[in-house]
Amino acid sequence: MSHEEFPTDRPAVVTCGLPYANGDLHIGHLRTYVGGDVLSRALRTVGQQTAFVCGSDMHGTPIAVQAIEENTDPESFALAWHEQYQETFPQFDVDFDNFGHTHDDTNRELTYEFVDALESEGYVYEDEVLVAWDPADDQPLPDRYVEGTCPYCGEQARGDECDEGCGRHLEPGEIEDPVSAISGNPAEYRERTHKFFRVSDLAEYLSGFLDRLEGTANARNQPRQWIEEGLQDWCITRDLDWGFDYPGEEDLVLYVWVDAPIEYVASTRQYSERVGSDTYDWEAVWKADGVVEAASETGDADEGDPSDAGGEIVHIIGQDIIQHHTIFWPAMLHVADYAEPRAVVASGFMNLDGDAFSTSRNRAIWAREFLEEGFPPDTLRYYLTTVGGFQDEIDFSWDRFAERVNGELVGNVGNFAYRSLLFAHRNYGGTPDADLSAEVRERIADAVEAFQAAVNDYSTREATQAAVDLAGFGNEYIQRHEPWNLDEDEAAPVIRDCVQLAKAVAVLIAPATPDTARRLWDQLGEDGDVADATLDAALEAPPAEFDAPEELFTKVEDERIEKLNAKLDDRVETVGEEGAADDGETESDETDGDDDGDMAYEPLADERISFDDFEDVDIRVGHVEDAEPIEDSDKLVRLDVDIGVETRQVVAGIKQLHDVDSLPGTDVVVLANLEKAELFGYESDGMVLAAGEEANLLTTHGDAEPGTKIR
Ligand code: B3M
Ligand code: ZN
Repeated sequence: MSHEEFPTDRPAVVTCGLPYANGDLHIGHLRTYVGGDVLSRALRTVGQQTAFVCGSDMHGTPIAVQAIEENTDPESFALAWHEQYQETFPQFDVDFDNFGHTHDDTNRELTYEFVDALESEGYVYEDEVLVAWDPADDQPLPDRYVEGTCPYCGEQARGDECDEGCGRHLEPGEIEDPVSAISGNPAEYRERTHKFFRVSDLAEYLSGFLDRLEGTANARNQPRQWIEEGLQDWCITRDLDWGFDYPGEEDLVLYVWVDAPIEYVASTRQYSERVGSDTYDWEAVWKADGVVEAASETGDADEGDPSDAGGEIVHIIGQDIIQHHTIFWPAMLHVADYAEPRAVVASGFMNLDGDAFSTSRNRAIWAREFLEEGFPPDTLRYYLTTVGGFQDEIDFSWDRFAERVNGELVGNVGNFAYRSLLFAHRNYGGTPDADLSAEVRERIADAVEAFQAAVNDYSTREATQAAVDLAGFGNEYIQRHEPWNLDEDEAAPVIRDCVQLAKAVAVLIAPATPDTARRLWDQLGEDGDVADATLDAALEAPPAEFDAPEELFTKVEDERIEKLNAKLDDRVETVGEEGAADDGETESDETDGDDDGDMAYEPLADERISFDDFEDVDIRVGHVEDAEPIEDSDKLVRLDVDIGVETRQVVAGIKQLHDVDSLPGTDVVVLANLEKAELFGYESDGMVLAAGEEANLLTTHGDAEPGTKIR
């Protein structure tokens, strides 16, 4: 990378965190991908040669666990989702130059090259680790096969990450009170030999790297703290039979986080091989000896200075995977003699109406659903880009969506373009023959400068704002000059200015709303694709002739929003919530969706069970004797429930949903022969049944005695 302003004379690559190929995409996921797409387009607009790459993350337990649940093998399961993503992204104009996947040969070859380098440079050693094990099923429980308590913050955590608490990556053996995510069996820890990457030796290099790193502040601050606390070495193998085998080890595969980021390189290489290295040279971007030699010839850099090698690598990620991109990944690149990233741009989380997205509760707006509603993708792209800074936590609501579309796109940008082009077409058949005023020339130059500065700040929001503000100026300008009150000659220079402003808006807004910009470009009678236009085009004269324009945007009506809100509320309330009686689930905005959440109701089970099977389920009337919240948990309550024959301790995820003090004395319905589980250190011997997200506790209407069997 260089530390020069964009555009530099080195090629850039923009990558987006790889979605796990395991579930439908919702608009929360799209934040990162739209962000990456807007940034890569904006880089091209400032004249930076840029490739935009990504791929599906096919390995790891997020795929393996879910394939088991869906009764299929991980490879076909993940490939099916991969194909779906290949279709979905372009529908939002998220146009990757290459969208590969981690299970392909390019990634396999590069991954082994990296592992060889780690081995031969002496960074890999073996150590015994405690691996969670399901004693009943006699199987290892790596990562997401296990759930339990985060040792750092006490929140419920699954596998290798504390995704509801402190966000840390958890090493094998760290999770407390482990339980199998598959069988629910309490797990035990067993000693196994695994491979470790000696990351702790690279603390000094990584500190320097973080000092050089550009992008959002969160991507530097968190890892600095981790380094100060002392870096742990990183376990890079797993007991799993899905993934790339660790060379020479029959039972071990590489941890998914080793080969996943290498796909950034693999995907760039595939792109390069497709277009030819004369057009785009992946090695000049990624190899430490790539661009540095050329740079040293011109005296720009000391030969071999790895921090000045390669092209401009920019990673766009969710904030929950900062550690992987600012510690593990640069450490791997460094040892393997690859170039280091120039920037890591980490997005904040995104909520829906103030609460987390939850795929299992169908509390999400699905990508496909958004399109089926008929909204143009540009409206969502615009919302995601401008509703907050990239590292801010943002919220989506249909109301705010309508507000922004109607206020800014319809009311400002669309209105300005339409009125200017209509006036120009009607009165002059296109751009009037007049000089551009100094005022407007300067105003456009300022907008161009603001756009350029925003790109150098990795702020897609401000880059887009430069375009929107310019349209705002245009509206004010036309209002101020009232061309409708002037004769044709007097009005000509005003309209000439307005058409130029509209053209500049098209150039500057194209990264965020490419389809709209394309239409505006056509309306202006311009040739070619606005996506290929660079900043100079903003001040180049528009064509003398063009046709009557059409409105660029359609207003979103209030009734429409009411319906959309009702639809969302309705399905969130009515969906049967599998997690209601246990510790519920929330999710970050990276892809780990765990069901096909397209329907409002969970589908009815296909398979019928016999009455005998039902008889095996022992459901009883219970009487709550005592209820106390479990201190460290947000959701769990410990109950003593009299079920006639005995009193059971049951742990239920109902803390936020009920007045806990009012529970003693009430009757509930208990599944009595469920396997015991341990939650937050408390044994749960049974489950109280509840309906829906509100965990509406089931009860009886008559005076059935505790212990009465339900049939
Ligand atoms: N597949 C998704 C996540 O944890 C993961 C990203 C990989 S990026 C190299 O957000
Ligand atoms: Zn934690």
